[in-house]
Amino acid sequence: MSTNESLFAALRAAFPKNLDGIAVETDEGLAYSWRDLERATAMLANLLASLGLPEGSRVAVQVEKSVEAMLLYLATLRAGYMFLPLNTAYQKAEIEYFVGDAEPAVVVCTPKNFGWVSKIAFRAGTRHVFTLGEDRTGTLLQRAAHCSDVHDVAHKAADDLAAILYTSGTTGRSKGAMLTHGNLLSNAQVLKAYWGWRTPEEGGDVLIHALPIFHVHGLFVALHGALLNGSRIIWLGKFDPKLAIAKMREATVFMGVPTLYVRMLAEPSLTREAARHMRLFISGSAPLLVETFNDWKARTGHTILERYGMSETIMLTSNPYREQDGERRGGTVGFPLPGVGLRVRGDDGRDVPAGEIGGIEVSGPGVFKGYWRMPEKTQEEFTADGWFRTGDVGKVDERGYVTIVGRSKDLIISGGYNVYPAEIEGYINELPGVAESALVGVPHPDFGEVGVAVVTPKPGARVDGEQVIATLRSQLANFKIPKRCFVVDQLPRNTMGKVQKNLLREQHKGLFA
Ligand code: MLC
Ligand code: AMP
Repeated sequence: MSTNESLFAALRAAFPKNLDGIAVETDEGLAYSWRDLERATAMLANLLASLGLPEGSRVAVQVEKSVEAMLLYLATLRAGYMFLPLNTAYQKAEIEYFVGDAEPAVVVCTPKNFGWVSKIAFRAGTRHVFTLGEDRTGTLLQRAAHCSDVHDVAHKAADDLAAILYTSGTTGRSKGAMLTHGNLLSNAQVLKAYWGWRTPEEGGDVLIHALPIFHVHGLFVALHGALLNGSRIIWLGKFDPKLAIAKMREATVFMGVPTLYVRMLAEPSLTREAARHMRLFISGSAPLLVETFNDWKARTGHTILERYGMSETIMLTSNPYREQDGERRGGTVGFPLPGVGLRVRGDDGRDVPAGEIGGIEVSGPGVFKGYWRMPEKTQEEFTADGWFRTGDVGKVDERGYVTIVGRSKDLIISGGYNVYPAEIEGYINELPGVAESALVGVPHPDFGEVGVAVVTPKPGARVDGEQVIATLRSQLANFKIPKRCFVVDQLPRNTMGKVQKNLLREQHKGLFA
């Protein structure tokens, strides 16, 4: 039999020899040993295996962040199924879409959502719905408690699917990015070397895990980073700037979206002394302002390492970790990681000269297998010679540093979460009295960027901006709700009739300044 290329097998092989050491400690004072991780993932994997699920089954999970939720992810890999994480902010219509599209064999939700989530799941043909609370309650763990704690890791090839991550589509329909065991493992291995992770034998690292575990950053980059190095994790159920700063005295690595850095900078307890024990601060998922980069350096003495990636590709570029590879430059996302091909192309499809702006295209072992059940969409996003069009606009300077200057995709990144205007506009346009709408991203001191809606009423109709927001609140995840809604007579258009979002952005850019 060929070697097992399962991601779980590689993570498990990296556990320290002494399984009695602490692997994860929580902000509630709970501690999980490496043996606990081994046994619990075996029990959960045996539970999944006992359900007789077909090969390639999806396990969709919408639960609050907890160590057990992380164990469920690992157990899904271990059992050889596909993990489908869902943002806890998603509401009925959103869950209905994901479950209907992915047709998961298993759905796990919080106990309080069981009523409506199970209804959606059963309607979509899901046979098994379990619950998991953040306090270890629910049917999932009750059932797993009866399962054996010995389990042979399912055999997987590098090309087999490990996870589906939904990323919203430019047309408003979310697309499920299919990631393989090989995509995830190769990226984790590259980052292990590039960021100088230290195994326990090398003095060890300790990660502060402060991000949600339903997106690439918290689920893959942070978690795989620590596990592949046998590093201890300080697990924060929810990001709290004071607590994160306090934990720095026992930790060495922190990963966050820019909002987390902005919020920590607002705390007087953030000092050089508080950050003295830390080795590395990493930022990504959204642009880090040079101001934040500089302020962080001045306050802590540490230079944040900014990197760039996306759900479809995992990590693509990174500022250097080692001094001999160059300095970490604020405002840039560094160099393409080893194995990543990155080129910048103009509208004519040709490479632009160094320093000039164009569309970023990438290739490499992290690039996903395609969008779930959307072969045409997949094909559209790849060039004829097999490179993936990121939809990001940027440039590469003479020395090879990559800078992201914007996006060709109509996307707002708010506090590290993606908001696709087309989706929100679709909802607004359905509201009574609304003729049309445009959602634009404007600068925001906390979230980096937030959505602002501009709406026109139908002739003779009256539309109230506050009411629009209130209605959207009952339909959509909270981070997608526009922070303001303006009602105007008409939207600015160019001669082709296209809404000029740049004018709206310009008009409203000072709203939160
Ligand atoms: C919360 N709110 C937001 C928001 N998060 N509004 C806009 N954008 C956001 N990101 C609003 C809520 O709607 C609510 O408003 C209010 O803030 C309080 O909600 P909360 O849930 O209590 O907020 P908080 O816990 O403070 O969350 C903020 C946050 C969170 C920054 C901690 O957004 C977060 O964890 N972001 C990280 C996202 C992430 O992990 N991204 C990685 C993607 S991977 P109201 O009005 O209802 O009270 C990726 C690839 C890569 O992009 O390269 O990594
Ligand atoms: P997602 O689809 O959630 O994975 O988001 C991926 C997108 O986040 C990328 O296409 C970029 O637009 C953006 N992104 C990630 N990291 C950075 C960064 N460091 N700077 C700017 N944008 C980033």
